[in-house]
Amino acid sequence: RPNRINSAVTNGTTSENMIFYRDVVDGLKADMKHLQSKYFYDAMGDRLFQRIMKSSAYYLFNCELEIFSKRTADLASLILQQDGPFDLIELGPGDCTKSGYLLEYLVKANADFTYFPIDISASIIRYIETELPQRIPGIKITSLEGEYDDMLTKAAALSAHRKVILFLGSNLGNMTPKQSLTFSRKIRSHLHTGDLILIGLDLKKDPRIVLAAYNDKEGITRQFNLNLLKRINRELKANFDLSKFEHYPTYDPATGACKSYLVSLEDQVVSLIAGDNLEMISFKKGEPVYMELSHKYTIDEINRMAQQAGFSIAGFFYDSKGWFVDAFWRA
Ligand code: AVI
Repeated sequence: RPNRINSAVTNGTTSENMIFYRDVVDGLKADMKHLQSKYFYDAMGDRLFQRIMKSSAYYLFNCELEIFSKRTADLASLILQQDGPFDLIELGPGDCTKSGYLLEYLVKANADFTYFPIDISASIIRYIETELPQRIPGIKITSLEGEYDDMLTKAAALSAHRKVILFLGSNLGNMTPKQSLTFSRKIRSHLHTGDLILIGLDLKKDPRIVLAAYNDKEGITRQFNLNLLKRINRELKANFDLSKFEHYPTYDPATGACKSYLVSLEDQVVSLIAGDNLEMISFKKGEPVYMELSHKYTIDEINRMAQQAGFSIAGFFYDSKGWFVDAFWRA
C-alpha cells in the first residue's frame, strides 16, 4: 500500500520502497525477528484477506456482520440521540459491507451527515467513491486517502460538526494493548466532548475457537502470511523460498495475545536489495519470524482502556454467540 506523499524516485527505488526495505531489514535483524502486519495488504494480500473473511473458521467477520445487519436501528438510535448534523468517519472501511447497513439506515432516516472513509489503499477509496453512491443514493462522501493519523487530523480540520468514528473489524487488535491505548488517546485528542467512537473488538473465548480462526483448514491464513515473503521477493528483490517457512499460529488465553509466526524449516540465508543496498539475513532451523498480533479482550479490559483513554462507555452490541463486541465510547 504505497504512501503517495513520499514517492520520489531515486536510483530506480522509490522512497516508499526504501521505507519498506528499512522496516523489513530492521525487523529481520532484530533479536526477535519480526515483520509488520500492515505490509500484508498488497493486491494479493487484499484478495487473501477477503477469502479469510469468507472462511467458516474466521468467525470475527460474521459476528460483526450480524451486529450491523440485525442491530442497525439500535446502533443508529445511539448516534441519533444527539441532535444536529454530524460527520461519520470510518477508519479502514474495506468495501463497507458492515458499515453499509448503518449508512443506508441513516440516509433513509434523513440523518444529516457526511461519510468520511479513511484508508491508505487508493483502490479501496476509488471503490467506495464509485460504488457507495449507487448502493446508497443520496449519501454524502468525503474520502480521505492516507495513514489513519494524518487523515484523522485532516478530517478533524474539515469537520464542523460532531463526530462519530467507526473503527471496526478488530483492527485495533492488531496493535498491542499499550499501542491501542496510545492510539485511543490520539483519537480522543481529535474529538470534542460528546463525540462518539464505535470500536469492534474480538473477545476472549474458548482458545480452540480463537486459534482455529487463524489456522483455517483451507490454508488461506497460511498463504496470507507467506504472501508477505512473496511481496518482499518482488518489491525488495529478495530470494525467500516459501517452501522453507511454515505458518505457526499461537494463542495465549491468559493474555489474549493471538500471534502468528513463520518458522524457518532449515538453516538458510536470504538476500534483499533496495537501490544500492544489499542485506544478507540468516535464519536458523526452527527460528520464528513474528508476523502479527491479533489481540483478544474481555469487556472489563475494553472498559478500562476506554476510561484510560478519556472516554465513557455509551453502549455495547454483541453478536448472538457473545464472541465479538461493538462498543460505543463517548468522549
Ligand atoms: C485485519 N485484522 C483485524 C485481521 C485479524 O484478525 O487480526 C487480520 C488477519 N490475520 C489473519 N487473519 C486475519
